[in-house]
Amino acid sequence: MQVTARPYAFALDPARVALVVIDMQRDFIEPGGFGDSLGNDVARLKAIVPTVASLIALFRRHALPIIHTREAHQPDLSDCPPAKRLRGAPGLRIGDAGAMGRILIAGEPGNAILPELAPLPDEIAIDKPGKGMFWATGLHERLQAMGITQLVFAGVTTEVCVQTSMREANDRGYDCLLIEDATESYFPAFKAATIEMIVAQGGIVGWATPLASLASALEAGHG
Ligand code: TIU
Repeated sequence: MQVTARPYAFALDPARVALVVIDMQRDFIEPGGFGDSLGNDVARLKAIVPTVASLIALFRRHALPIIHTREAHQPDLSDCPPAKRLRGAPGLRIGDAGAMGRILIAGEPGNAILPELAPLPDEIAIDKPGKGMFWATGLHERLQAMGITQLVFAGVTTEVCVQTSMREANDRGYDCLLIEDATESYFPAFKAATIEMIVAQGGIVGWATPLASLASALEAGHG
């Protein structure tokens, strides 16, 4: 099944594809979380929530696998390198007490995925200590066991956790398709540049397309 995309059509195989929704957590999207502590305007990320919800609904409707990620650290910070915790001069550091609990700590209210995008019990939800979804998660082995060779990407932020995860996936042999209206950055220019660098050079990292293109291919393909 062909999905109109840049730099050329993406040959989607519904038997081998999974959706990856990166870090749609309160920590990045609501005031008082990690993104806010770094000095970002978090409000602009909220705009993609309905599109991400539609993308998740599309995969659920077609009974295709969905992986949700959370950027999260253990309460004892044993999986948070000092190089990450001590970088810069944020108002609050990872592990400090914030308005939604401890910043970027697993199990805290602020670390949860937004309720409207919450994983269902039969979907995979992973905590990742890094920006990329493969570092210290065991996810590659789980995807291989499922026979997944293609990944559709959504989530935040485009140039940090989404792009890092996409590049990690590309190096592991997955064909990667970014849904460009289901991802967002605190920096509009970084989102635009990330999409351009992904599709440049014949798709050096992967493909990009709006949700409507993926939806029309899947709906046509399944009758
Ligand atoms: N700061 C920023 O843009 N992003 C992150 O720290 N993590 C994710 O992208 N999830």
